[in-house]
Amino acid sequence: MCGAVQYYPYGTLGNLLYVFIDRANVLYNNRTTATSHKAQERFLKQSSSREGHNQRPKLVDGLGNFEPRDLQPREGPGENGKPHFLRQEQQNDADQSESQYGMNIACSDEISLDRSILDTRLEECKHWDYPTDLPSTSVIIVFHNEGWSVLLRTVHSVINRTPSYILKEVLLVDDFSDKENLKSGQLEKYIERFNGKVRLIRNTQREGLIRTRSKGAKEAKGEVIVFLDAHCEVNINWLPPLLAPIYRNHKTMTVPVIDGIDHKSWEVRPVYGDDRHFRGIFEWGMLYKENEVPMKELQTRKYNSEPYKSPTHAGGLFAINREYFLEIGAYDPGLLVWGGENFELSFKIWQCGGSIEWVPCSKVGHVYRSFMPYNFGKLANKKKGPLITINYKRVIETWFDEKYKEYFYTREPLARFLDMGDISEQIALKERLNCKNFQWYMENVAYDVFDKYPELPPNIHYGELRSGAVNKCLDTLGHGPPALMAISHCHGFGNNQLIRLNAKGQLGVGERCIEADAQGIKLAFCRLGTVDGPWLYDENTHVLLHRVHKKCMALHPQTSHLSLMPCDVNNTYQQWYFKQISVKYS
Ligand SMILES: [Mn+2]
Repeated sequence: MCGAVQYYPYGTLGNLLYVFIDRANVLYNNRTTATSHKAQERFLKQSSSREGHNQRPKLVDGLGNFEPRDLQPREGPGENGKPHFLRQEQQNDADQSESQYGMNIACSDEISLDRSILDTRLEECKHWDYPTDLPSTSVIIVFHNEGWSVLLRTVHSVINRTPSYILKEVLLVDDFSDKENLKSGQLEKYIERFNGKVRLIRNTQREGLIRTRSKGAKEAKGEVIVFLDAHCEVNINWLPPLLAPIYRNHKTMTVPVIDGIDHKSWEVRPVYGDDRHFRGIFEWGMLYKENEVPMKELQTRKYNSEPYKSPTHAGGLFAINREYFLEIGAYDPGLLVWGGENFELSFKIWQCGGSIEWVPCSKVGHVYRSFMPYNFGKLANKKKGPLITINYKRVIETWFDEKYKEYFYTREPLARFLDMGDISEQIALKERLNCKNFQWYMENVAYDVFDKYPELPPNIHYGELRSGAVNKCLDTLGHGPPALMAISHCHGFGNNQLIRLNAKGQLGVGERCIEADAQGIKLAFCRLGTVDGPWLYDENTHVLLHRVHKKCMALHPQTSHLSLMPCDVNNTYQQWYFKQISVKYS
């Protein structure tokens, strides 16, 4: 059943009493049962015909016009976003689903599909009136082998917490799942209860997330499309704040702020601190990062709950005008499966005349999985080399200026050897849309990237770092920082053995740095905002000098422990050789 509708009757505006009720309980009141949920919608819909697109959201004294009027308290497992713990004898099921799906489906199965959620919004968010003639919206949910209850809770939350006159449809797009309950017609049967509001289309072969989303966009009937992952729960009054900026300017893409849903207990928790705002940026290896919103941007707003501009976004959840999305070419069809598409869309939007705003009053819970529970199947065989890096290369070769491309290749030296395919269509699109260059984007939009990730000095060396004494290479062994570096068999593939020394003495591996202290040679977080380091490589003697400690990197002959020792240029255990790797992908 999709009962327990949480989008509720239109009641008296301006009753401050509601406001002071404990926010964690999400009980507004239930006094207004005389008017129905439909009545609130009817009222909003009627007022919609009188408005023009210059309407802005207005902060009001009472509850905002789209706020639910009488949310009923609910009792049961996981209600109000509380954690749910299984009984001891269910541990087997829990473990099994964890290893199959990367999340505890056994736990999810015990929680109502209509469960109530913890209202994590800023208090101020309850007091905005939004235009009532907001654009009709298709919510597009792409899935591949998602857990049944997880997928359907996503759907139920959207149906329950979205004004139905704005919600054109929920469009489920199956990327060729092979789990029995998802492909057997059971899902078609289930969604009949939504009377056409939920639609299902399927791929006839695996296409990957990126292409499947573009397909969903073409198929959708709403004026605006919202993409959600298939393991989400939308929060109270999530959609109107997301639509309002698009309604005013159809080239604005909006992004909800994400809460975490624990993949073991299904507890809903805010990811971010109370009233601090973050926005999406990147480092030069194209890893997605977040940064506290700079004062310069915060100051453009009057209220702390208002949307703010962001250079990019994490990728999973956003809203955009459908025709605009298609006009700018949707996603580059040459991007495969997953990865880099968030940057592609962001650079394209900003450089070609649009903008991206994050919307603090729109909250969506998202389950962070413990691992990717599926492989890329045949899709991965179509390309030689790491798919995600190939995607990044397409994106930066299309949107970066020459200077910025160098930063990427400095950080990911092997990307130069990858075959990114043909990008002439992307370049033509960039010309046709008369897009600005990347320099403009860096100066006007992503100006805070340099605060954390300054321009990269060139590499003096990169490759494997081989010991002069034994036939082994420096290796992180896949550990995260802080961890001791080690040596192991030289495998020639780079990855955890791909070491870079830059012109300012920084020794790096991936996005991390190699430093040293009394315990030994260590993998460390690079100091944000800096690109220099203590290392000096002597091309003649092959020692690696630590300029601060005035000692050299040394391998212990018996224990293989790596540490700093008084320099001895004749000791082969202190000699190191960079061997350039040029991976032959084709
Ligand atoms: Mn996800």
